[in-house]
Amino acid sequence: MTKAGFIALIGRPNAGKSTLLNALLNTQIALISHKANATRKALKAIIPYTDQDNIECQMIFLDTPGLCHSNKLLNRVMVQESLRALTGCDVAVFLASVHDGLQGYLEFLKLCHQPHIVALNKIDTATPAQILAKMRDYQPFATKFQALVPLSASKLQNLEVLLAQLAPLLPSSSFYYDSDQISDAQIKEIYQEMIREQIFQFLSDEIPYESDVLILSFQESKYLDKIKAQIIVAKESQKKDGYWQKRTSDQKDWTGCTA
Ligand SMILES: Nc1nc2c(ncn2[C@@H]2O[C@H](COP(=O)(O)OP(=O)(O)OP(=O)(O)O)[C@@H](O)[C@H]2O)c(=O)[nH]1
Ligand SMILES: [Mg+2]
Repeated sequence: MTKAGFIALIGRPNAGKSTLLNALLNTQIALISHKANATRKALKAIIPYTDQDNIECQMIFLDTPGLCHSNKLLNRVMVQESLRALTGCDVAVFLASVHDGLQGYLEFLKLCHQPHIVALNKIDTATPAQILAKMRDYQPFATKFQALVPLSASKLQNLEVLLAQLAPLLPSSSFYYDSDQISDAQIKEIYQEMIREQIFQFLSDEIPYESDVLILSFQESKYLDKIKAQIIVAKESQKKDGYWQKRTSDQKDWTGCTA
């Protein structure tokens, strides 16, 4: 017998969903940024796991855009993407920073009809007393969630505990993906996310939110992959050569980018 299921990572922008996805996978496929609303579409990571009864599991995690209130079309589309992931999943993980209030969780409860786990992230930045206090805040909802797991996605703390709590919630099923596959993302999408991550890191103002990346071609070789990409911006003024030269003159990673 095997088990397999889809697990949606849901939470406010900046909770650490993409960091958790990469940490579980032990490799970077998803864009991470200290700026909110970095993730735009649901990326999947396929994690193999053997549970305590020696049953082989395939956990398919979906990284989703952060849930937030906004009237902007792009944000509304991103929220739709998260809600789609939530309705289609077997189990949800509500991820919140250990420093966040419970407002986001109360909103999540209205939307989630699946079994779910609450994961309190960024415990590396909190004292044991702060962590305990936050866990106590969640106790009135203990009948709603299956488990409450404090963890640190970036410091890789307690990730095993999260997987152990998720395993019993997965349905018996054959695997959806080949055992050696780590993501359903196309290599092109991963390159696209890597370049978007640099845009989030090095450019401020509205550009990260008003741009997208088009991969025109890529050529893989043993030591060096050559990627030709175009950065698409919303306004003519964001396209000026001067803007990019000024902002990127000392970032050699940017060589070759056009806007
Ligand atoms: N200290 C600490 N920082 C973390 C941890 N996990 C994530 N972060 C940081 O939190 C910020 C947001 O992380 P992301 O993974 O991009 O958050 P996200 O939930 O995917 O955000 P959106 O895609 O905008 O919804 C980044 O600066 C991460 O480095 C953690 O366990 N500890
Ligand atoms: Mg993200």
